[in-house]
Amino acid sequence: MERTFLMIKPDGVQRGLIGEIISRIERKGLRIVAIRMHRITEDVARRHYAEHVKKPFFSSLVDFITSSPVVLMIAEGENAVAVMRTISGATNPLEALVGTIRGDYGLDVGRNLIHSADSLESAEREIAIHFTDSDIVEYTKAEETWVYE
Ligand code: D4T
Repeated sequence: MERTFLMIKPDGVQRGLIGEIISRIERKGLRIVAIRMHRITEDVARRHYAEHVKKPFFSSLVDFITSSPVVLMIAEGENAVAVMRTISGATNPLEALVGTIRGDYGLDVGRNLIHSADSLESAEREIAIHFTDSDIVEYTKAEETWVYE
Protein backbone atom coordinates (compact mmCIF):
# COMPACT_ATOMS: atom_id res chain seq x y z
CA MET A 1 0.00 0.00 0.00
CA GLU A 2 1.20 3.50 -0.84
CA ARG A 3 0.19 6.82 0.64
CA THR A 4 -0.15 9.92 -1.48
CA PHE A 5 -0.71 13.56 -0.63
CA LEU A 6 -3.64 15.45 -2.22
CA MET A 7 -4.91 19.01 -2.08
CA ILE A 8 -8.18 20.34 -3.46
CA LYS A 9 -6.96 23.80 -4.44
CA PRO A 10 -8.81 27.09 -3.73
CA ASP A 11 -10.60 26.96 -7.11
CA GLY A 12 -11.99 23.50 -6.34
CA VAL A 13 -13.30 24.73 -3.00
CA GLN A 14 -14.74 27.98 -4.38
CA ARG A 15 -16.41 26.23 -7.30
CA GLY A 16 -18.20 23.76 -5.04
CA LEU A 17 -16.28 20.74 -6.33
CA ILE A 18 -15.08 19.29 -3.01
CA GLY A 19 -17.71 16.54 -3.03
CA GLU A 20 -17.23 15.75 -6.71
CA ILE A 21 -13.48 15.38 -6.32
CA ILE A 22 -13.69 13.31 -3.13
CA SER A 23 -16.31 11.08 -4.78
CA ARG A 24 -13.92 10.26 -7.58
CA ILE A 25 -11.20 9.30 -5.10
CA GLU A 26 -13.62 7.10 -3.12
CA ARG A 27 -15.20 5.50 -6.16
CA LYS A 28 -11.79 4.49 -7.48
CA GLY A 29 -11.36 2.46 -4.29
CA LEU A 30 -8.70 4.50 -2.51
CA ARG A 31 -8.96 4.95 1.24
CA ILE A 32 -8.81 8.49 2.65
CA VAL A 33 -6.78 8.24 5.88
CA ALA A 34 -6.46 11.96 6.70
CA ILE A 35 -8.49 15.00 5.68
CA ARG A 36 -8.52 18.63 6.79
CA MET A 37 -9.85 21.93 5.50
CA HIS A 38 -7.27 24.62 5.97
CA ARG A 39 -6.09 28.02 4.80
CA ILE A 40 -2.41 27.49 4.14
CA THR A 41 0.09 30.17 5.07
CA GLU A 42 2.57 31.77 2.69
CA ASP A 43 5.44 30.03 4.50
CA VAL A 44 3.86 26.59 4.06
CA ALA A 45 2.98 27.34 0.42
CA ARG A 46 6.60 28.30 -0.29
CA ARG A 47 7.85 25.07 1.32
CA HIS A 48 5.27 22.96 -0.50
CA TYR A 49 6.21 24.42 -3.91
CA ALA A 50 9.94 24.89 -3.14
CA GLU A 51 10.98 23.11 -6.36
CA HIS A 52 9.32 25.90 -8.37
CA VAL A 53 10.91 28.84 -6.54
CA LYS A 54 12.76 30.06 -9.64
CA LYS A 55 9.85 29.61 -12.07
CA PRO A 56 8.08 32.71 -13.41
CA PHE A 57 4.73 31.49 -12.08
CA PHE A 58 5.99 30.92 -8.51
CA SER A 59 4.66 34.09 -6.87
CA SER A 60 1.25 33.86 -8.56
CA LEU A 61 1.11 30.18 -7.54
CA VAL A 62 1.80 31.07 -3.89
CA ASP A 63 -0.77 33.91 -4.02
CA PHE A 64 -3.37 31.57 -5.51
CA ILE A 65 -2.82 28.66 -3.14
CA THR A 66 -3.07 30.93 -0.07
CA SER A 67 -6.05 32.92 -1.40
CA SER A 68 -8.81 30.72 -0.01
CA PRO A 69 -9.17 27.46 1.97
CA VAL A 70 -7.97 24.17 0.55
CA VAL A 71 -8.79 20.57 1.45
CA LEU A 72 -5.72 18.54 2.40
CA MET A 73 -5.87 14.75 2.20
CA ILE A 74 -3.82 11.60 2.41
CA ALA A 75 -5.11 8.70 0.31
CA GLU A 76 -3.91 5.14 0.62
CA GLY A 77 -4.03 2.21 -1.77
CA GLU A 78 -1.99 0.09 -4.15
CA ASN A 79 -0.07 2.42 -6.48
CA ALA A 80 -1.90 5.38 -4.91
CA VAL A 81 0.59 7.96 -6.26
CA ALA A 82 0.23 6.91 -9.91
CA VAL A 83 -3.51 6.27 -9.58
CA MET A 84 -4.12 9.81 -8.30
CA ARG A 85 -1.91 11.38 -11.00
CA THR A 86 -4.06 9.55 -13.58
CA ILE A 87 -7.35 10.62 -11.96
CA SER A 88 -6.09 14.23 -11.70
CA GLY A 89 -4.99 14.49 -15.34
CA ALA A 90 -2.25 16.53 -17.04
CA THR A 91 -1.05 19.72 -15.31
CA ASN A 92 -2.52 21.87 -18.08
CA PRO A 93 -6.29 21.19 -18.17
CA LEU A 94 -6.28 21.84 -21.93
CA GLU A 95 -4.11 18.74 -22.31
CA ALA A 96 -5.88 16.67 -19.65
CA LEU A 97 -8.05 13.80 -20.90
CA VAL A 98 -11.81 13.96 -20.53
CA GLY A 99 -12.69 11.78 -17.55
CA THR A 100 -9.93 13.26 -15.40
CA ILE A 101 -10.63 15.98 -12.80
CA ARG A 102 -8.63 18.62 -14.68
CA GLY A 103 -9.93 17.45 -18.07
CA ASP A 104 -13.54 17.65 -16.94
CA TYR A 105 -13.49 20.85 -14.86
CA GLY A 106 -10.43 22.94 -15.75
CA LEU A 107 -9.53 25.46 -18.44
CA ASP A 108 -6.37 27.16 -17.14
CA VAL A 109 -3.04 25.78 -15.84
CA GLY A 110 -3.16 28.29 -12.98
CA ARG A 111 -6.58 26.99 -11.91
CA ASN A 112 -6.16 23.22 -12.15
CA LEU A 113 -8.23 22.22 -9.13
CA ILE A 114 -6.17 19.49 -7.51
CA HIS A 115 -2.62 18.76 -6.48
CA SER A 116 -1.44 15.19 -6.21
CA ALA A 117 2.12 14.21 -5.28
CA ASP A 118 4.21 13.20 -8.29
CA SER A 119 6.27 10.45 -6.59
CA LEU A 120 6.44 8.48 -3.35
CA GLU A 121 9.31 10.69 -2.25
CA SER A 122 7.28 13.87 -2.88
CA ALA A 123 4.28 12.34 -1.12
CA GLU A 124 6.35 11.67 2.01
CA ARG A 125 7.83 15.18 1.95
CA GLU A 126 4.43 16.84 1.46
CA ILE A 127 2.67 14.70 4.07
CA ALA A 128 5.34 15.78 6.57
CA ILE A 129 4.69 19.46 5.71
CA HIS A 130 0.91 19.32 6.11
CA PHE A 131 0.13 16.53 8.59
CA THR A 132 1.43 14.93 11.76
CA ASP A 133 1.23 11.19 12.54
CA SER A 134 -1.72 11.74 14.89
CA ASP A 135 -3.81 13.13 11.97
CA ILE A 136 -3.65 9.76 10.19
CA VAL A 137 -6.33 7.16 10.88
CA GLU A 138 -5.52 3.50 10.27
CA TYR A 139 -8.48 1.34 9.26
CA THR A 140 -9.67 -1.03 6.56
CA LYS A 141 -12.79 -0.67 4.44
CA ALA A 142 -15.16 -3.60 3.99
CA GLU A 143 -15.23 -3.04 0.22
CA GLU A 144 -11.51 -3.68 -0.20
CA THR A 145 -12.03 -7.43 -0.74
CA TRP A 146 -14.00 -6.32 -3.80
CA VAL A 147 -11.45 -3.76 -4.95
CA TYR A 148 -8.25 -5.87 -4.77
CA GLU A 149 -7.84 -9.51 -5.79
P1 D4T B 1 0.63 20.25 -8.81
O1 D4T B 1 2.02 20.24 -8.22
O2 D4T B 1 -0.15 21.43 -8.43
O3 D4T B 1 -0.08 18.95 -8.58
O4 D4T B 1 0.79 20.29 -10.35
P2 D4T B 1 1.62 19.31 -11.25
O5 D4T B 1 2.53 18.42 -10.42
O6 D4T B 1 0.70 18.62 -12.17
O7 D4T B 1 2.48 20.35 -12.05
P3 D4T B 1 3.75 21.18 -11.65
O8 D4T B 1 4.37 20.66 -10.39
O9 D4T B 1 4.59 21.29 -12.88
O10 D4T B 1 3.14 22.65 -11.36
C1 D4T B 1 2.83 23.09 -10.06
C2 D4T B 1 1.65 24.04 -10.12
O11 D4T B 1 2.03 25.24 -10.77
C3 D4T B 1 0.96 25.71 -11.57
N1 D4T B 1 1.53 26.13 -12.85
C4 D4T B 1 2.31 25.26 -13.53
C5 D4T B 1 1.27 27.41 -13.30
O12 D4T B 1 0.54 28.18 -12.64
N2 D4T B 1 1.80 27.80 -14.49
C6 D4T B 1 2.60 26.96 -15.23
O13 D4T B 1 3.07 27.37 -16.32
C7 D4T B 1 2.86 25.65 -14.73
C8 D4T B 1 3.74 24.66 -15.51
C9 D4T B 1 0.09 24.55 -11.70
C10 D4T B 1 0.53 23.56 -10.93
